[in-house]
Amino acid sequence: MQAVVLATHNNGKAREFARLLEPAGIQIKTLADCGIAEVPEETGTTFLENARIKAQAAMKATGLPSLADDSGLCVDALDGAPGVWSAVYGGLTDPAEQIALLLRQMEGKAGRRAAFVCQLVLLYPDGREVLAEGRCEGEILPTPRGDGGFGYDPIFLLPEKGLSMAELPPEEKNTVSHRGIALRKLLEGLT
Ligand code: ITT
Repeated sequence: MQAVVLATHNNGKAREFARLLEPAGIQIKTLADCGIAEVPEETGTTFLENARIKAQAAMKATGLPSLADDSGLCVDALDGAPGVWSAVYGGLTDPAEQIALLLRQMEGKAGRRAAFVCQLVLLYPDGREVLAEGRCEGEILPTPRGDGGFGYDPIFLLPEKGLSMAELPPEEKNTVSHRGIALRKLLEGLT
């Protein structure tokens, strides 16, 4: 396959993609490599709509196949919030502040079940589209743990491992994460 543009401005996501795509022999270009600074407005109300918006914007700007990820943390006790709005939860963009807000919202709630969700869209210049999604089940921890990963990883417990997502070594996060699951499905669909 020719080069693929990673349609993300999130360095945490880009690092995780690189770990899986490079061994698969896929050449990755970041938006920065292509000199693209614009951030498309995510006007969708679903992960799929927003992933499409990002893939379309990157492809329009580069003419290359473009891979976009829209993802987020869905907490049962918060009726699925922050969900599609995870990156801008409560109008906040700093992960530590987002985590503090989420933990405040969880005070007094009984259940702590949550899931990370990832929707991928790979869009080709001929209009062909390959979709894949991934989901990772877990629980919200009462306090942050670990400093790996990004975003909400420090408060996401993987019950079978007894570790937060941020306590996993980077190569292990991809084996269990919503993004790793979605990307492996996507790659299987390409062969
Ligand atoms: P791009 O749109 O440029 O890709 P973004 O961070 O704005 O970057 P999203 O709109 O998809 O991406 O929002 C995803 C948010 O969900 C992200 O900013 C984190 O807050 C959270 N998130 C997604 N995947 C995560 C992960 O693996 N670990 C922790 N938090 C994650």
